Amino acid sequence: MNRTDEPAVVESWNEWDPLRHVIVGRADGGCIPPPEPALDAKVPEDSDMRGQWGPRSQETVDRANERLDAFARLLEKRGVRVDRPTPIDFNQPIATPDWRTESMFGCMPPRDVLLTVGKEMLEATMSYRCRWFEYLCYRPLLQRYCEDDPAMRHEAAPKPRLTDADYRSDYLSERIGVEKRLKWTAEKHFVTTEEEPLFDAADVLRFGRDLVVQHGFTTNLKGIDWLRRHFPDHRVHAVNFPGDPYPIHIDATFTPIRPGLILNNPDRRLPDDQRGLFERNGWEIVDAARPAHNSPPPLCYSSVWLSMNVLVLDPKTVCVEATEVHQMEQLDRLGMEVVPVDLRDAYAFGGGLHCATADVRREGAREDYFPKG
Ligand code: DAV
Repeated sequence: MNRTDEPAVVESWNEWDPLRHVIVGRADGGCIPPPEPALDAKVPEDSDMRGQWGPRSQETVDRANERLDAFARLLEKRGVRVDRPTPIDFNQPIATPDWRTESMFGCMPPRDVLLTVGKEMLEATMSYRCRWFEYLCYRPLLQRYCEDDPAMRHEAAPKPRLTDADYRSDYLSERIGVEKRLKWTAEKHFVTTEEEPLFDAADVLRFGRDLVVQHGFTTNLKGIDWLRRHFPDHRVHAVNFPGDPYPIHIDATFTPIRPGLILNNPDRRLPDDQRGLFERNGWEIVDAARPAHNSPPPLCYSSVWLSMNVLVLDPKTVCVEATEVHQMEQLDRLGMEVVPVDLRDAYAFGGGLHCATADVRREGAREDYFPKG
C-alpha cells in the first residue's frame, strides 16, 4: 500500500505506531530571519546567530539537502512512503495589515507546522511572523491528500494577528541572563502573551485519545484551549518544563518511544504535580541520555538536546541521529532496534529527525493509553 501512485490515506493517532507515510522537509532557500519579538527570545544570548540574518549559504543548503534526501531514501527502503514540501522564495519581504518582516524561514521542519490527529491534518497558527506563510509549502500535498482520501480533514487554525501585543516586552532586552530566564519560565512567564490563541504543531504529542501540549514560548494557554475545543473527543493536557530557559517545542524534551515509555530531558524534568496521569497508568518516564555534543552546530536555533529528537518507526524501531552515541546506546538498552541517520548538517535549518518529518499515516487506531484518567 505504499506506492506513490496509489491514493494517499491520512491517519495517525500517536508517535509510535508503524509509520507508513511521512513528509520530510527540504532545506532549499532556508533563511535566518531578521529580528522579531518571539524569535529573538529563543535565540540563546551567546549564540553565533545574534545580529545575523539573510539567506543561508548555498553550501550549507546543499549539504543539509543531501542529508534530508538520504533520510527520505532510507525511509523509503523501509517501506515508508515519503512526500516533500514545495519551497517558496523565503528571501522576500512579507506583510499583513499589522506588520512587515524582511524574510521568511524555510520548510525544513514540517513537524512545527502540521499536526496530524487521526484523519485530520491541521495547520498550526505558528507564533513567529517569519513563519506565518510557511503552510503554503505544504498546500500542494494537503490538497492531494484531500483529493485522494475522501475522509481526510484539512483544517487550519485561525491565523493570528501577531501584533506587538502578542509578545511580552521584557523579553526584548538583549541581556536577560539564564538565571532570570529560568525563573521566568518556571513562573510560566513566557514571551508570548494571552492576546490570542497561538500554537506550533511541534508542541503537541499524540497519545491516542490524549494530546499532551507544552505551554511555553510558542504555545500559549489560549492555543491549548483552542485545541481542546477543536478536538472535543480528545483529552488535552497542558504541561510545562521549568528547567528550559528557551521552551519551544516539546520534541527535544519529552519523547514517547512506545506505549508505556517516555524519555524526558534530565535538565527539563516534568514537574511532580504533572506526573500523575502517566504514573497512574503505568507509564515509565526515564531520563534521556546526555547529548554527545557540547554545543549545537553553527547558526542553529536548537539546543544540543536534538539528541532526543528521534523518529519512531514502530514500537521496536527508532531512527536516531548517527553521532548521538549515548542516545543510541540508551535506546538499544531499552530494547529498541536503532537506525542511525546522519542528519546533524540539517539541524541549523530547524531541528532533528522528529522536526524534519510530519506524519501522514501510521497503522493502528485511536486507543486509550490512560484509562485511569
Ligand atoms: O531544545 O532547542 C528544539 C525543538 C525543535 N523542534 C531545543 C528545542
